[in-house]
Amino acid sequence: LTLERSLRHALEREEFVVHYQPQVNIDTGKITGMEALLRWEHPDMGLVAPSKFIPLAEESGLIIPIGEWVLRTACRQNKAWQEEGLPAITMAVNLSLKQFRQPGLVETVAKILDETGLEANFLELEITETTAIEDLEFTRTVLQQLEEMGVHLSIDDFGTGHSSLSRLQLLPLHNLKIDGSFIRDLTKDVKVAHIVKAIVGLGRSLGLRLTAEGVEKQEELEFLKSINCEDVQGFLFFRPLSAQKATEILWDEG
Ligand code: G
Ligand code: G
Ligand code: MN
Ligand code: NA
Repeated sequence: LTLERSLRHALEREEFVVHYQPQVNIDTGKITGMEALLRWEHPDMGLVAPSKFIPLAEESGLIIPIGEWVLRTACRQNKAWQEEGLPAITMAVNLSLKQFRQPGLVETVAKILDETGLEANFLELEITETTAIEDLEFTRTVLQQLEEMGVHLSIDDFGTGHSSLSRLQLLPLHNLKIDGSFIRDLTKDVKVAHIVKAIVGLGRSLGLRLTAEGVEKQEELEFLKSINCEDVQGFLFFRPLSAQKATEILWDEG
């Protein structure tokens, strides 16, 4: 209960920060995007992980204003990088089930792009596989509106939600993110390696970009390269970084 009470005041007290985790193209080694990851700097508890407070934010409905703040902060940051003259990259923002289902989501996204001046194609919205397939018709309607606006759409945690690409291909998607649990077992279990290879092959033949999450080892990277996975995100390259660190990293690239 106390946690919920402080969560209620966290926005106005400016206790949230967004960290950014780079996504790297395997062939070029260049950063192609960043994923925005919310952090809560609690005055007494210190940095609280999303797994501790996102479920609470979902139940209480606070995820709606918090999510809007994340989206605005991330879009503004990406626009600022472009204005500094850094190479243009995509900003990926997570949307929870409740956020995806909120009435007026499409209008909110349009408003924030307009406010921040970021072009739509530099924003990528991530929904989980579970969110996507819960009501495929609804998902398709919303994603089509976002797609018409030019926003990129990504399926997060792919492989964990018991869906199939034959169903997901009904959606206007740009990117599939292979869940980190597969990457963790990639070099330990040959069956997992076969599954990842099949996901990458099928995904790419459907015209999707493939991002492997949770890449921690060189061996995993080598395998992903050998099967033509495009992008990787993981501790092998970068942990989620503060805005300042992320900016430094982008300058180092250029
Ligand atoms: O960064 P970390 O691994 O602790 O994130 C844990 C989970 O929290 C991930 O599943 C991630 O998708 C989710 N998450 C992080 N930031 C946000 C956010 O801004 N909005 C939503 N809805 N989920 C987020
Ligand atoms: O569910 P989602 O994919 O949005 O969650 C991303 C989360 O994964 C982030 O909270 C980030 O901290 C975490 N993460 C990113 N790279 C790695 C990694 O290489 N290993 C592990 N264990 N977690 C990672
Ligand atoms: Mn994500
Ligand atoms: Na994920």
